[in-house]
Amino acid sequence: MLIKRNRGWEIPEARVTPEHVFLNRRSFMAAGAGAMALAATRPARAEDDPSVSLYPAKLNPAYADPGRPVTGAEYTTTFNNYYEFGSSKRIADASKALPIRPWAIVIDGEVEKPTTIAIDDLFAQVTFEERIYRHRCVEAWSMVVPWTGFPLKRLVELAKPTSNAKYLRFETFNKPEVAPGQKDGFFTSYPWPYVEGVTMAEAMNDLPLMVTGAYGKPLPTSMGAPLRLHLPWKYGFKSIKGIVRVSFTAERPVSFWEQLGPQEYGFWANVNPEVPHPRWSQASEEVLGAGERVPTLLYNGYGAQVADLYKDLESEKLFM
Ligand SMILES: Nc1nc2c(c(=O)[nH]1)N[C@H]1C(S)=C(S)[C@@H](COP(=O)(O)O)O[C@H]1N2
Ligand SMILES: [Mo]
Repeated sequence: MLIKRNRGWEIPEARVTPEHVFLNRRSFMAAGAGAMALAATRPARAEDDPSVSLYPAKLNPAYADPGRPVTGAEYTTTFNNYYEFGSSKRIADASKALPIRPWAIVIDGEVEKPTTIAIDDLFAQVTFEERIYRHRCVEAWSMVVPWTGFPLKRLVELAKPTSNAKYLRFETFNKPEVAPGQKDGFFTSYPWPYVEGVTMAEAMNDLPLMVTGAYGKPLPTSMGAPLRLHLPWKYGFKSIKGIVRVSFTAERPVSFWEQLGPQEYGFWANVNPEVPHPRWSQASEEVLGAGERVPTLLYNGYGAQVADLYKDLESEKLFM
């Protein structure tokens, strides 16, 4: 998804690193001089997280069967898109520089009372549950992750939006002192912070999950600790990580990738195998860790729950 913003009309470079290439590179490194560097790579210190006692949460039976094997944490926690820490998939180590406490979430815009809430106070007002979701990146790879979190609609309820609220706008931290991708000159004028959005109707659907953990533990920083969104029927870039602000708006927010490349990354970004990305097919996907490609499903297989949201929106570019 790397886009050189200063030359927006040029065809941007695809940053698709198929998982088998990535993993072969890893085992190659482990066999040689890279082994020392790998040995120094500790797993994220989930046990240091003050919310650790909230795990594991009860599995929601409605989301217990994703229809595919769960992807191993050794793949999903080390193969990430997190441009704040660089454009390679191997940002897990760099992401550990992000302090996840203290952490506060600003809730503002079209709400009865704008507020800032410390993350652990927010966690105390919600009930965690586990849901196993499929995730489909726009780059045509996918994974299956047992997330822990709480429904986005619960956050909406706590925020008490006014009748003017039509959209939710999410914003990631902006900390160039710890996130090298956000430093001046790393990416030429990327519009930090990362922003994403959904409609109020989408937010009130049962599927959107505010994610706090994975694999029965607090999230590692590589996956977006301490709070990210997961929207399993949309391309992965909608599932914003490292959230610090949720704003309720009357206007449709312009998201990070949409601002960089509106011809390629739109607001809706619903998964559809029949609508190719301008530079590659979306018909199939490579399953992380499984060494195989499988056909991609409309709405990533979640159509029964979300297709109705779009029935009066046929004039919109729903699938990019
Ligand atoms: N803040 C932020 N959120 C982000 C991204 C990012 O670069 N920055 N990348 C997105 C993309 S393209 C994908 S596929 C998913 C990847 O989530 P994962 O690293 O947990 O697999 O995060 C999304 N959320
Ligand atoms: Mo992605």
